[in-house]
Amino acid sequence: MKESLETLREEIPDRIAHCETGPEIEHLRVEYLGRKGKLTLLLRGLRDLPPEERPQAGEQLNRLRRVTEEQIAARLAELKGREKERILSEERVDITLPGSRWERGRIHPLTLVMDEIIDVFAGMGFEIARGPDIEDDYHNFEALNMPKDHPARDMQDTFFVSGECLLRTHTSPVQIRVMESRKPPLQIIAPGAVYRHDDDATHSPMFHQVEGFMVDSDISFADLKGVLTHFIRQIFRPETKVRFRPSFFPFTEPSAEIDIQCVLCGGEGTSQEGQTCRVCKGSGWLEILGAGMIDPQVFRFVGYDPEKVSGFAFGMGVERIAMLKFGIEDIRLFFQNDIRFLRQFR
Ligand code: 2NM
Repeated sequence: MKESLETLREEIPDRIAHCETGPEIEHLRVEYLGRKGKLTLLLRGLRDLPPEERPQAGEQLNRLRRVTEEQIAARLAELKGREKERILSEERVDITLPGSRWERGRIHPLTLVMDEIIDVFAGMGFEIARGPDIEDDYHNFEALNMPKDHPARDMQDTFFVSGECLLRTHTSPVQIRVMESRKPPLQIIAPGAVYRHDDDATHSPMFHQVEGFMVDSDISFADLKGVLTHFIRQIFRPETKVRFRPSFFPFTEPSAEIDIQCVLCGGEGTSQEGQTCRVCKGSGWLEILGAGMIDPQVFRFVGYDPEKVSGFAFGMGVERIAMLKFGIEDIRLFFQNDIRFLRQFR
């Protein structure tokens, strides 16, 4: 017993001093003070000693245990302190460095242009109407003077959902629904997504339109010209020249397509180097709107008397206007969500 005590007294402080990590110390604590530890076993062995030797041996063993516990705690504190010093010196943070900035989101260029278009019409007193993307044949075609056998139905390659349901090919069905449920005077625009089976650099199977109309007792082609000329000069430059060209739509009569002077060559048709302008292909003009006086047949479908009311309607592609305004050559850029593209617009 005596020799064992002496051995432990000498080896324990030495062993503790050699510990370099928390787990090493814990391992040591178990080795000496655990349930089957060397010191614990000696303490348990006290009962085998003659009674007169027990008090002294007991006192010495208990002191060794206390001292060992204290030394372990002290070594642990020392190691923790050293680790803290190491972290403080090695993992120093320079609080004078500027922080990393939060990326601010941008508004999508199509939303930017759509909002601008809506603002101009709102400024002329137009209301905004919306309708379902999934339409029925009646509102998308029939009521717009395009019966089942009408050749104009081939002009639009329609996505059919099932039975009578289809993805709207224009936002005109919204105007039909407004006219069905309300009476003139009305001046309304219908912005939104439309769908056509088409996919190349200038056509996307999903794109956006703003269509609109004005109906009252005495609306003329002069009103159409005034409203749309004002619109164009708000969206493009105020001195932009416009051209109204005869055209055909099943739902308007007469119909027109409206051109503006080319945004790139200014109507010259050629670049400064004398090359054919790549935007207008040399014509000097760009088509940006379709319009016309609403066909009496459309009025009959919605229950208006074509003898008592008249009106004009128009439609435009938002992507096309955004491409011309920003000089974007491929419509697919709008839908790829490449951050390098999107962050250019404000
Ligand atoms: C266009 C061109 C011409 C149009 C007509 C109507 C309605 F429903 F009132 F008859 N809405 N939109 C229209 C007329 C659309 O887009 C090129």
